[in-house]
Amino acid sequence: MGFLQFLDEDETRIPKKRVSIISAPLADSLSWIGGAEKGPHAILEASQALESFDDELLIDTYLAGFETLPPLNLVGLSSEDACQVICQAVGSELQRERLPVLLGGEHTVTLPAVAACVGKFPDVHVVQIDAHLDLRDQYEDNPLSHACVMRRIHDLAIPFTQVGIRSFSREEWEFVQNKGMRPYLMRDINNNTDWVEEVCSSFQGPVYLTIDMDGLDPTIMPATGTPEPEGLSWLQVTSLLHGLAKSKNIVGMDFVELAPFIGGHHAVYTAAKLIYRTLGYIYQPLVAISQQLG
Ligand SMILES: [Mn+2]
Repeated sequence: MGFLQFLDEDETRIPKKRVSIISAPLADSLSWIGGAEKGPHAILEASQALESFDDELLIDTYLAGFETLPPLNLVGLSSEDACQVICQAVGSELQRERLPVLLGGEHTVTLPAVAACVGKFPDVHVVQIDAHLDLRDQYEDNPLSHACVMRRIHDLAIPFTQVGIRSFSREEWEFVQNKGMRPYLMRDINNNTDWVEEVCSSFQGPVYLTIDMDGLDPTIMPATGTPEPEGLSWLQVTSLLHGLAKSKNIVGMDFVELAPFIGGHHAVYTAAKLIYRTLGYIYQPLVAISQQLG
């Protein structure tokens, strides 16, 4: 095929594909440590080592039917043009009734992906797992910086819920206060046993899920440009993803800001497993039935 597939399985024997994996290695506007353009390839590489049988769900999630698409070629494109390419790619997967799963790349990729989703699902609600609010109006004079992505989504009047937050500017905090937003800060999460239920019942409509890897605690996810201490544990993040998958229609998702480094292969593997586990939560009922039917 000429490019790496997600999982080392003979997926071609699943004729019906429901999931499209799209690599979007955009990394134009880094803040500190770079490398997010290497994220998608690293995730696909690490996925070769995953067990295809999910140890929590006890299902072969790949039976849902995955297809890994050729990586998007964003080399030499401006952020605007790259966003166009991503929007088109996500839009065409939605058109053929697939779940687009975007591998970033920097967080900017979420904007065109959400823009594509809102065309098909006008009431889409974005759930963002992140250490940061990403609500700056501009960052280093760039309105398409990864640090502004949620502000741009706000500009489009698309509602969102932010989870895992533990780092923001004064300007962002004042924006949140003025707009009456209620981000789930880490201290709220750690002091509230019902937080997953609260997140899931706080809005209606289909979900676009964006997971910035720095939402996770740097002890399990050191491979990010800005590793903020005291983040979400594996149990916390998977609890939320399970809750959302059970109660909502997830129509698109991305996993962004993974910045692989030498010696950090556990982090890349964790990202690959998180993606597979999330797909497992989404397709569990369907795969369980197809396994029963043999
Ligand atoms: Mn972040």
